[in-house]
Amino acid sequence: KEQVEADNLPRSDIIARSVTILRENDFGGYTIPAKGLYPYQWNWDSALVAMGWAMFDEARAWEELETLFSAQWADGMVPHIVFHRPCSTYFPGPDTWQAGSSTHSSTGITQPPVAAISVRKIVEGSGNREAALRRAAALFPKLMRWHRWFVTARDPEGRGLVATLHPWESGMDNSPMWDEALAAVPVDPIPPYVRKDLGHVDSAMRPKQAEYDRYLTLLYRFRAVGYDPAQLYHMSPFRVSDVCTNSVLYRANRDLRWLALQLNETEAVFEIDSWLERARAGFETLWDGSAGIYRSQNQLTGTLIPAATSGGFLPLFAGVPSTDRASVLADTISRWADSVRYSVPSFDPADVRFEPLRYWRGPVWAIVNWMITDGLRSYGHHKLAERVIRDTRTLTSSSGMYEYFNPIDGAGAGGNNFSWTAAMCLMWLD
Ligand code: 9YW
Repeated sequence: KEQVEADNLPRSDIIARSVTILRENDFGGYTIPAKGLYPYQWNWDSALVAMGWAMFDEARAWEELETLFSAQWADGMVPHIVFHRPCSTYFPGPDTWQAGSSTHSSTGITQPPVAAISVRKIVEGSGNREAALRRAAALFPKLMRWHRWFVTARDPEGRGLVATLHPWESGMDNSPMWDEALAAVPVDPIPPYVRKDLGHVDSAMRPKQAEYDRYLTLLYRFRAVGYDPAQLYHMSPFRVSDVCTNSVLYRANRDLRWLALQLNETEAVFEIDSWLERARAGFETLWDGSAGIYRSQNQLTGTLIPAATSGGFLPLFAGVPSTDRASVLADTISRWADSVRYSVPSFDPADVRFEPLRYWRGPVWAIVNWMITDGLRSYGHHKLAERVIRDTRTLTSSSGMYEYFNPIDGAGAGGNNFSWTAAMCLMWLD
């Protein structure tokens, strides 16, 4: 272990590398996730990357979030990708989506709502709290509208859990969590298309064709109804309660409540309290005590999804579980960590479907590790959190700031010089 530790880059090198990556991926007010592969502004990437920017350039961090919210839809939704400028290297782009607000072209779906979490982090870390709170106050009503959109458009039946209607919305596109639910989506006679991702990254590291056909079928069906949220919820052949999205939303609501208190927005506090209360009941239905993990649920069949993924640890980040349950989750994380070399794999390494190199079906992701370690620390599981941080530091030091990593041999995979990986490295230095 000492040898591995000795290989880690010194603090100043981590900072220099991370800062360079963010600066090089800065396209003017927004940061692209990675050159070549992802040329636009992604929603949860931006929010996570803003926290990284805040470590050395707070003004730029605010700008990142302000740019993201400039693309907010009239109904409150904040889209999963904003197409600020045309680019031919990504598919599906603006011509396929044909969506957006009056000012911005975008996709017609959303992503896990990290932004309020970033806002709180930036305010708390700011050297000038008053000025930071002014920036935060301008974002506050937009954040409220987005979170309200989640509750109304995505939980119209009051389950306490919001629905995710497309695997891309989950941010964990080809996770084994979605295998059965996605297989049930019929493939429509969609227009022929050429995947651009395979021009940048080895196909063994990316989702498969059968998955892409269904991703696009959903896109075209949503487009056909003009992305009308009221219709989408009822007509989508894919509708799940994603444990990651719901955990991020819960945590974001807690942080938004904190902000509402700072800003004396009393009515908003009551509204957020009602969302949190509803969600707590919802989470109860996702807990699997015998497996020691939270699961996602297929809303269309009512079944709890058997695949155990790292998303199932994120209620720790939300602050949802009791301390007893948090200990059970920590034990499950330790077990997974013991069976690979680098934690935390995105999928149960003991499952036959585990693939250490394929995207969300096994690899380690720095952003998930950041959320897990934040949660572990808040429950007092410091040793385990340190282990996960050490593993991520070793991976990024020895393999590079990759999109994701093989948990068995540590190889970097997907895109290199990846913005959110760099941002998380900065976050762990404080
Ligand atoms: C794609 C940008 C995005 C992330 C997602 C990740 C991937 C895009 O990249 O999706 O084309 O597959 O799954 O979480 O936001 O980094």
